[in-house]
Amino acid sequence: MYKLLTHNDLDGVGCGILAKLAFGKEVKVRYNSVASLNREIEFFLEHDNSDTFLFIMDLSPNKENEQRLDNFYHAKGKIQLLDHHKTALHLNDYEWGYVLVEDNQGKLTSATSLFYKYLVKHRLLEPKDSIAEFVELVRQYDTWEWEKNENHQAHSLNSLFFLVSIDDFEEKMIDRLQTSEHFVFDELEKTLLNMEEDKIERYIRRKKREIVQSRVGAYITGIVYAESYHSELGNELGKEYPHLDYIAIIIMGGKRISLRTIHDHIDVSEIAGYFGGGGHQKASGCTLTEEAYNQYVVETFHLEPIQEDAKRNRYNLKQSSFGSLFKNRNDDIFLIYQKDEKNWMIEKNKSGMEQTFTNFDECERFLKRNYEAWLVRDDLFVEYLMNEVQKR
Ligand SMILES: [Mn+2]
Repeated sequence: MYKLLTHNDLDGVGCGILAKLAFGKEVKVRYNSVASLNREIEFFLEHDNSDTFLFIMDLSPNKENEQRLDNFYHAKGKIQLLDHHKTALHLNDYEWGYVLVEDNQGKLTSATSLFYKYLVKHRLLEPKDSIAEFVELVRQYDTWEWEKNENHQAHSLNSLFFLVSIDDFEEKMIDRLQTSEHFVFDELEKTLLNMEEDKIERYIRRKKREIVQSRVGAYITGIVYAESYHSELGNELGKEYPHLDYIAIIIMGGKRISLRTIHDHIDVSEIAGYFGGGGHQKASGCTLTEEAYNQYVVETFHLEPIQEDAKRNRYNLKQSSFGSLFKNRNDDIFLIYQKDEKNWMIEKNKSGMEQTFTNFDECERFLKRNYEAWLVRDDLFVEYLMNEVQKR
């Protein structure tokens, strides 16, 4: 017998699907949240048959269970843990742990891709095109490589995963991978997925108007409340407000926080680690502890959402040679302009600030991080210019 404890996201469920393809009725699969894994491990060690081969995928046990698992392993128990989270790398110290973030060709891994390799290598699963294609879609979604590759099929697979129950998804996929040569969506799924994409877009648009900005520790953070579509949301908000170091998505119902960044120089797994969580450099999560609740919720609850830049301007444009006019909630007026070849400057309420910058983007970043200023609408800009002209 085999038992598989895995994550309840697409990558984790991908592992469950592979296990059922390989072992059929010989495997028991349990899908877990990050929090429930340790209970499942303890249950396994106390109640399951010691001959059962235990797989753990996409999740890491706590310190105590690490030790219990190692004792079980040395008492001739069979365990294999496969993971790709940076914060799980220490598990490589155990003979039963294998954690790989990036393969030898520099490709990011996922639990499903590691497990597929493992099963094929140990001749537990016959390789097949449809399965390899499914595994690659899961990997691209989980590592967010799909966006760079514009592989929308990978994104659709995750959307389908959330449209149906885990059981239904599992059954559908197992049947498809067994019977088809290639992995494709059927017509009904395509229709549903188009509707779902529209819905996600509308949801994200609304959240763009709800996000607040605050300094949390050393970072300028975007904070938003959302129950769904965390990865999509984190990515879109990050791109919309690149001056923010990272986005904290507060899941009140689940008492959790998802952390996302689009920046290479920020490591959100470290921030999550501080609150007892973990994950990847650009995507991680932690429990909404008392301390995190105070920092992210209590301290920021009174804040007004970030004001969006005017989007339909014809005159007050970013990088314009006339200058670009911004304002903040205190009614301070900022003008960004190019002083000469090498220098960009900011005027605050018509007097020059001391800082100089090498390009427009740096000025804008500075303004948004320190003053939460936004690009004003054309009418205000025109009024400003008229006043300037009159004074001369
Ligand atoms: Mn994963």
